Formats: sequence, C-alpha cells, structure tokens
Amino acid sequence: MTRTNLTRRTFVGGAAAVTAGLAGCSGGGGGDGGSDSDGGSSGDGSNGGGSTPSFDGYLSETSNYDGVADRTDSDEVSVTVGVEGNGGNFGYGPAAVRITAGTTVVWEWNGRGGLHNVAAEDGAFESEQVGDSGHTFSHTFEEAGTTKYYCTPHETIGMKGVVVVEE
Ligand SMILES: [Cu+2]
Repeated sequence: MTRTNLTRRTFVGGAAAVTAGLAGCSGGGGGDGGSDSDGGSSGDGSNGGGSTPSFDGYLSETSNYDGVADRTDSDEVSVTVGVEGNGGNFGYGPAAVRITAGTTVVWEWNGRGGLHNVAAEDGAFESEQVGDSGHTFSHTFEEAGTTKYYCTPHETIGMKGVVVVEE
C-alpha cells in the first residue's frame, strides 16, 4: 500500500505533462468560455461528480490511475502507452477516459517500458505487443458501456485501463 502511494505521487508531474499536451491539441477554440484552458483542473469535481471509481477494483492497483478523464467532447481520443506508473513506464495515460459513442480511441506508444499491448477484457480488440515509439493502435467504440483493457506483459503489475462510453 505504501509503495502504491509513493508511485502515485511520483507520477503527478507526468500526468500534468500529458494532460497539458492533450489540451494543447484540442483547445483551439478559445472563444467559448475558456473552461478548457487549464488542463490540470479537470480533476476538481466539475465533471463526473468528482468520484474516482475503481471499476469493481479493476484499477485499484493501477498506480497512475487518478480519476476518469472526460473526453466526451472529442471525436478522437489519444491515450499514451508507456507513461510512468506501476513501478516504471507501465501505465496508460490517462488510465481511464470517458468518451461519447462513435469515438475512436488511438493508443500511442511512447517507446518506454518495453513491450506493451492493448487487450480488451471482453476480447473486443487486442493489439500486437510493440516497443516502438510512434506505434499506434485504434478502436472505435460504437456502443455505450464500460470496457476494461490491459497490457498482457504487465497486467499483473497494474498496467490496465478503462474506457467509459456514453450515449
Ligand atoms: Cu505493458
């Protein structure tokens, strides 16, 4: 338990960097309220009720998981494979995202942490195991529901993620 807390704290810088990068890609509007101007503020309860669900414990040992990132306003959502977490570069960033049905999630490998893949618990998709930076794998989520997924080599150390799909 102590180790998990330490790892979570270590990851804060990485999470902020990833969030800022995503905000930079999608925040081109500028004219409508500016509520997205600070990518680091999405965890303060203004969306999703401020809860951090564990998805029946699925993410309870995923050290880099820090709440569900709201990406419901995007047609295409990026998740980095190999972010800091779980004792190394064994995380998906963000670990959990909320999207709208019809959205494509693109996982992008950053080349860190060795071989990773993206495998759905329900078998809906499974990528190859890849270590190369720049590799991508995508899946379009057409139906509402919750999909849990994991990295086959690193599932046991907490490299797991969730995609929540809303109507
Ligand atoms: Cu992995």
